[in-house]
Amino acid sequence: MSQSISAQTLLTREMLARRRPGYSLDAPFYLSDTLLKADMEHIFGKHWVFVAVEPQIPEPGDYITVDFGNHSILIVRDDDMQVQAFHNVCRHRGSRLCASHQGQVGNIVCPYHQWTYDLTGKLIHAKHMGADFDPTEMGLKTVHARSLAGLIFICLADEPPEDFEQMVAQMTPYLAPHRLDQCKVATMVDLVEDCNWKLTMENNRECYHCVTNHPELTVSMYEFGFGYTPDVQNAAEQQRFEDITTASHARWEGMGLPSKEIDVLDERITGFRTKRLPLDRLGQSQTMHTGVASKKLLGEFVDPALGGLSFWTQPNSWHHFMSDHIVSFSVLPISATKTLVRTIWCVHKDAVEGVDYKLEDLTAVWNATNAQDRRLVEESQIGIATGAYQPGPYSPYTEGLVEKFCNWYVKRLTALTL
Ligand code: 3BY
Ligand code: FES
Ligand code: FE
Repeated sequence: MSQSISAQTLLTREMLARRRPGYSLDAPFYLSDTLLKADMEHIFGKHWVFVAVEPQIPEPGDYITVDFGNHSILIVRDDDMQVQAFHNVCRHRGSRLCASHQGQVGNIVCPYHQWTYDLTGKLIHAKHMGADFDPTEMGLKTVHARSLAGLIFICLADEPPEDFEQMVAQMTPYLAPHRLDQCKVATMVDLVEDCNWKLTMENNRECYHCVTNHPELTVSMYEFGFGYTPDVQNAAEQQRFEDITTASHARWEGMGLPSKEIDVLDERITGFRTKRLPLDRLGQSQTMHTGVASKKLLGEFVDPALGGLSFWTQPNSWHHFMSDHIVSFSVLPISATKTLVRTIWCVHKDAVEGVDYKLEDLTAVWNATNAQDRRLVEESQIGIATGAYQPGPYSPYTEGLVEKFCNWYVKRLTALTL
């Protein structure tokens, strides 16, 4: 055991030392089981990981399970409406407690010998265990869980990074007006991509690939929002985008909607970035027609043209909050070369499917975009797995956020494996 831990640490250190700033990572970061173990232990094991939205568990007793690496986590709403998270593992002989991905329970009852836990994880019933048995020592193993305006993050570490609170303080004014707590899940789609999780994340952090690969997304999303080379032929279009952004920010901020960029992606342990970005044409929503997908606007909104408030978190999520719906993405490693990408679309809880919104209309852009991105990252994985791959340079103009993702990753892994 100790031998394999030191082999893992040695390989991790060696690979980290080889990282050339401004370049993509070396092949083993995308291929090696050993490095995936390091990612699971240090990145997914010690940071705040986005796993769910509160509308997935609206009522007491509602639960979901989230699996990543070799973890299975049970996320439950308790009778006091608090979000609780536990390892989905019985304290008797280790049976998985909940096999389905979602459901409703009064108490958590192990299917094996019926040890019964309440919704706070306390063991409240265990037959035949004798007089010496102390149930207070046999509660479920808890996992730290925090909600940021309805976005549920968990941390597997005993002592989670404290700067999560700074993110909560800075992000709540941006996110809260969209009232995710008053939403329902319209639909959720899981994709299993044949690639390392970092390729999925890097791909998300740039729009260099958008114009040629995402015809549906670029109907509403300005490519310029993700960086551009100054002084090229399309200077007029760039200026137009900057002018629209300045005017939109003034308008939105005047309505009490914070819009300006915050970027602490590679400065903090809990790194994140946000910006309210204008959307093209009608400017309302990431749909094929750029108008709202749901007629029932979120929260107190009356103006549908609020652009898209984007929120990106390290290591594993991004979100777009619009006037009519919220779309959230989580990226969870399954193995070194398999990754779950979960997309959740939320609309106002009173919006009626078929009347206020149509699922096809709501999901068209991101279902198409996700399918295109899946192909891009899987082709990258295949190329990287050949012997010919060597780290290549990032564009200083359009891949700055990919570089920040890698810098954050390298810094965090270095700090934790020293
Ligand atoms: O964050 C996003 O969702 C966008 C979409 C494509 C690239 N990325 C910057
Ligand atoms: Fe859960 Fe026995 S393993 S009750
Ligand atoms: Fe993409």
